[in-house]
Amino acid sequence: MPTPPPVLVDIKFNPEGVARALEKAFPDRGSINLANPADRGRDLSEAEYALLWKPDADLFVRAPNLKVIFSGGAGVDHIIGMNGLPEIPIVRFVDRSLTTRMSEWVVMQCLMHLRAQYSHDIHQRRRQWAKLIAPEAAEVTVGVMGLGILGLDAVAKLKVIGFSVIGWSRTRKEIDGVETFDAGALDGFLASTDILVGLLPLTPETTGFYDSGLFKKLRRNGALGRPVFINAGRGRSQVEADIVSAIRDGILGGASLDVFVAEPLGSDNPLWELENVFLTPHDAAVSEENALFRHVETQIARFERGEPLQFLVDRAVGY
Ligand code: NDP
Ligand code: OXD
Repeated sequence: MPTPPPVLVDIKFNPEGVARALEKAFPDRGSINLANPADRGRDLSEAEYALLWKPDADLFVRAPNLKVIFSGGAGVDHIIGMNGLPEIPIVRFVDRSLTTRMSEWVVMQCLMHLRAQYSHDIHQRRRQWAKLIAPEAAEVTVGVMGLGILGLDAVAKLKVIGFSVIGWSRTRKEIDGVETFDAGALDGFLASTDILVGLLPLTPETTGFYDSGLFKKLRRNGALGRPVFINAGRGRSQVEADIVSAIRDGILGGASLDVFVAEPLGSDNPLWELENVFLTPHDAAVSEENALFRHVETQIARFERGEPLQFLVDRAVGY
């Protein structure tokens, strides 16, 4: 049997980790790693499968014979708008380790706001013994936007902690013990929410979605006093100037952001200095390379056996 063509890999994160994991991945077919200078000039026309994260703009011209595209992450907005994107299946990354990491981040951020960790940090630095009486989690309603793979896991884990949890998604979901809302019921969802958690993909509908109009519809005078905004979906879903003014004007009592309109976040961005705002550098749920390559191997094997691919992107809705 001839050796099958190598998997084309164009991933713009953690090049050392990717190179290390590629040494063991795809043993039957090998790979072309565009982060590797020795591979950069190679002819890509033989490649049938491409694993991509923020690929080169001319990738589809150089690799015209692809059969399946794999996203290096759960989101696919980095591919969907690309020029020359072929009409072939796009598979996103769905994996236990990524889901678990995101829920850890979400639960941690909700707890940091619940327990006023920002104030505790300040007191510690000043060597002040200052007790703060926090509400119980059950007194606070967390509203999760996006009830997909990540949202559903976060909902389950927030409930274990004891938060009251509600959820919102384009199409309504049935979740035991959780009030859910569909896209048309946005205002009712926001009016019941003390901590808003954004786990939405970036699409035309969700671009610029978290703005001052939305923040003003969140519940005021809940157990935390003022609502909190948490976003780990995509930065371009948020209007950052509106977050800044909402925090400064007291419309929001705090925020946690893992994603930003422009990444890395510029050192002069006012978000860095806001009170009760926690920022993380888009590392809420990184893709672990070994798990990512295993997932691609599994999907290629399914595809070649004639079985349906899993975790397919619906291009009509953009995620
Ligand atoms: P899924 O596709 O599984 O879920 C997306 C959810 O968003 C679905 O519930 C969907 O509704 C809902 N949704 C999409 N568009 C709308 C809309 N216009 N109005 C209302 N609801 C909408 O995605 P995942 O849960 O796997 O991932 C979500 C996003 O998280 C990714 O796209 C990515 O941007 C981000 N992410 C961020 C990471 C980080 O480290 N910060 C890591 C991984 C992912 P419905 O159920 O009706 O389809
Ligand atoms: C993803 C991400 O989409 O890391 O997986 O942002």
